[in-house]
Amino acid sequence: MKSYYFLILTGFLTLISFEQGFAKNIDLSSWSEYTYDLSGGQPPGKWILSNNNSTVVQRVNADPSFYLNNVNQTSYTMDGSFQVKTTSDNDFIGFVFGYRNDHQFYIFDWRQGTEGDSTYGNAKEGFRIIKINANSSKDLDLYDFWNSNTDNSTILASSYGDNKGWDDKTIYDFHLEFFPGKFTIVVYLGGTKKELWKITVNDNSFDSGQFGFYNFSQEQVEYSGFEQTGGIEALVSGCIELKGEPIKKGKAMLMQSGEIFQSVPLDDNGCYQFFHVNEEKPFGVMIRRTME
Ligand SMILES: [Ca+2]
Repeated sequence: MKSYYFLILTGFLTLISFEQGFAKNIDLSSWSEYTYDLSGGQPPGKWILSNNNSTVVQRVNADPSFYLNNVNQTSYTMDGSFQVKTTSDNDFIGFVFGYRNDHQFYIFDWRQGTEGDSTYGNAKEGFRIIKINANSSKDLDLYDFWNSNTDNSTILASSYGDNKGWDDKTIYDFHLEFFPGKFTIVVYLGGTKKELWKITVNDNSFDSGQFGFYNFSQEQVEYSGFEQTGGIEALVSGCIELKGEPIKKGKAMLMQSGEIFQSVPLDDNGCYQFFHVNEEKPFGVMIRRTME
């Protein structure tokens, strides 16, 4: 009998390595668009699929706009190409990841040119990593995405300067490695290994979440040929409230006989996620609220 089980295990591992060796372009038709409606802002984005759903273009000079993959996951890498297919405008293009909801996530953004605004602050030419962490999307405004560096919008890393902006009608390759507590981004000149920016950030605010395409006040941004490697989806998740308010201070514990006991802190929405569980066995989740 032992050899019988061993054969099944071998077949399973072979299947996994086969799939990883032949990553396919992601079908973007299951992704969904979202644009803020911020005070003093611009119209919603308009995302148009093409090329067998492996390419999407956002056509509008819009408020901050996303195209999200609807997968809450961690421990993956993502690769693909992006470009601005017009000579018009000089604004933000990029990606979001660790996206928990519309007020808690990371942004990688990239500007073509420096531009100051009397209301929305100064936006510099170059690259940034931003953490958006607000109590609600109602607390966000255009300043959080344009200038950033506010209570709701923290610049975790940046690289500014003349000649650091993107060029019109030029393809760039994007690489993200997203793991709990740590992520790395590399931007290459398209089709080459010439690194334009490489940054590793250690931050454990959002150790899982959705991935998405992002732009702000820039039209005709194309994202194409994306591939994912790895990825672990949350298997058990939930949120807890006390008198209608999220319990922010505390932890969730998942208990399952024969499995490793797991414990995670509650996030700012009183939510928790577990990425490992044996679906064939009963389990329990216990919430422990801690006091200030
Ligand atoms: Ca614009």
